[in-house]
Amino acid sequence: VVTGAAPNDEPIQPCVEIKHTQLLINGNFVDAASGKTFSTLDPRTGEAIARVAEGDAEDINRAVAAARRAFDEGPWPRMSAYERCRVLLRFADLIESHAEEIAALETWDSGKPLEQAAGAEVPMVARFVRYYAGWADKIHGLVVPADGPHHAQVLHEPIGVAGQIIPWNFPLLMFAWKVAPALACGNTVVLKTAEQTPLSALYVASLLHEAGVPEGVLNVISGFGPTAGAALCSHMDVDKLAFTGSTGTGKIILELAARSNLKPVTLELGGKSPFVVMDDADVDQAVELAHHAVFFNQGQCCCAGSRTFVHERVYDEFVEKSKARALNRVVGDPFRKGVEQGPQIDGEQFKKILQYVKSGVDTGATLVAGGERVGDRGFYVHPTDEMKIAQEEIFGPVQTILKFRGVEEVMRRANATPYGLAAGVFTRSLDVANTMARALRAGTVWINCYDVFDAAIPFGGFKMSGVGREKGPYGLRNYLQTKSVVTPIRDAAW
Ligand code: TXE
Repeated sequence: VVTGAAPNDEPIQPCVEIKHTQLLINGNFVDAASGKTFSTLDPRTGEAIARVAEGDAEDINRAVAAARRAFDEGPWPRMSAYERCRVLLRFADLIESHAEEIAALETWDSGKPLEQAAGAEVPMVARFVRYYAGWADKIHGLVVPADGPHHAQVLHEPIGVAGQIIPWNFPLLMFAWKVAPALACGNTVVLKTAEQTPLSALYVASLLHEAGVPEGVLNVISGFGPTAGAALCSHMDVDKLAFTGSTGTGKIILELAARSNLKPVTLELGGKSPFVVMDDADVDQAVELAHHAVFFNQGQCCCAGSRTFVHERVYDEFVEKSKARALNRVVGDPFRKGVEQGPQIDGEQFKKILQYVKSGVDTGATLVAGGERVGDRGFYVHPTDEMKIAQEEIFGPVQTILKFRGVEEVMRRANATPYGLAAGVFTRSLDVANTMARALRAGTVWINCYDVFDAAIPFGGFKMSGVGREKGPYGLRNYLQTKSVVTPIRDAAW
C-alpha cells in the first residue's frame, strides 16, 4: 500500500475555526436542556475535536414546537414560492463562498480526503440546493376533468414538520438531499445529525439563516440515535420522516412511526451492490471503475459496488490488475494532497471491517491484498481485495471479486441479496446492457460508469435498501400532501 503520508505522522492541523457546537432551535444556537455534551472525534487519531451539545427528547420537543409554529403560523409555507426559491439560491451562494471552511470541517469530522470534500461534495451540495430552489415555484397542482358539473382541483401542499435523520458517511450531502426538497416545498424541518459528524450541518445551517430563512424553519439537533433520534421518530407533531442509514435502524424507525402517528417514512438504507464485468469489457477501464465503485469514500457508500462479478475469461487478469490497483491506493492523512483514502469513521466501523476480512479468510476466501490496519493510531485500513461470496454490508475498503460464466447466471447471483440499491454493468454489448438493466432489481443501474450522481436523477432502493426515492422531481413527492378540492359548477352552460 502506498501511504501518502504515514498515518503515524503528526496530523496536519486543519485551518478552520469551529464556530458552532450548540443545538440550533428556533433560529438560535442553544445548549441542550440537560446541559450535556459529547465529544466528536478526529478519525485520524481517535481524539476529540470538540465538545458538542447532546440533544435528547426534551430538545427534540423544543425543536418540534419551533418547527410546528414556523409551519402553522410562520410565513414560510405561505410566502411566495419565488421568495423561498431566492432564499435557497442565496444559501447556495453562501455555501460556495464558504466552500473551503465547509470542506475542511467535513474532512476533520469524517476523515474523507479534503480533495474529495472540496472538489466533489461541497460543489454537489450547492448544485443540489439550486436544483430544488428551481423547483420551488414550479410545483403545480392539477385540474381534473371529473364526471358531472364539478370543478375538481388537486392541490400539492407542503406536508408540515419533517423529521430527518442523516448518517456520517456524507454528512453535508445528506443534509442537502434532505433539507433542500423539504424547504423548497414549504415544509419546516427538525434534522438530527449523526453523532460521529455533527459539525458541518451546524455550520451550513447558520449560513441558511444568513440567507434569510425565518426562525424555526430549520432546526438542527446533534445527539444519539436511541435518544434524540427515537424521540423525533415517535413525536406526534412530526408529519413526515426521512432517514438515511442502516437497514436495521430503518426498521426501528418505521416501527416508531407506526406506533406513534403513522407518519409517512422514506428510507435510504444499506446495500450490497453488484458490479458486473463482462468478457468483452476493456479490462483496464473496468478495473479502475470497479476500484472506485468500492473504495470511494473509504468504502463507506450505501451504493458501493462491493460485489465485483467478473466473467471467467477475464477473471485472472482482472484480479491481478485489481490487486495492483489496491496496492497503489494512496492511504494517509486526508488533509494531504494526493491522498485517496483517509481513515474509517470510527473504532466501531474499523473493527467491523477487519472482522469481515478475517471471516472471509476463515471461510475460504483468498486474500490477495491488504486486509490489515495501516499505522498504529486512527482508523486506517489497508485496501483489501478478497474472493468471497458476501451477503452483508461491510462498509469499508474491501473488494470481493467473484467469478461467473454467463449472463443468466450472473443476473441470478447479482439479484440474490436482500438489498437492491444500485448495480453496475461493464460491457460493450448493447443487448447485454439492456437485458441486465431490466433484470437487475436495483434502484439505479449504471452502465459503463458508476457513482454518477446528479440532482435530477432519482435515487433509492428496491427490497431492503429502502422505501421511496430522493432527488429529481420524485424527491418532491416525499414532502407534499395531495388535496382534492371539488366545487359544483352551478348553471353550467354545457
Ligand atoms: O448506522 P445507523 P451506524 C450502515 C453501514 C454501517 C452500519 C452501521 O453498514 O456499517 O450502517 O452504522 C441514527 N432511532 N450504514 O450504526 O444506526 C444515528 O444516530 C432513530 C449505511 O452509524 O443507521 C444516525 O444519525 N435514529 C448508511 C443514523 O441513525 C437512530 C450510512 C444512522 O445510524 C436510531 C450509515 C434510533 N433508534 C451506515 N439509532 C447508508 N445507507 O448510506 C441510530 N439512529
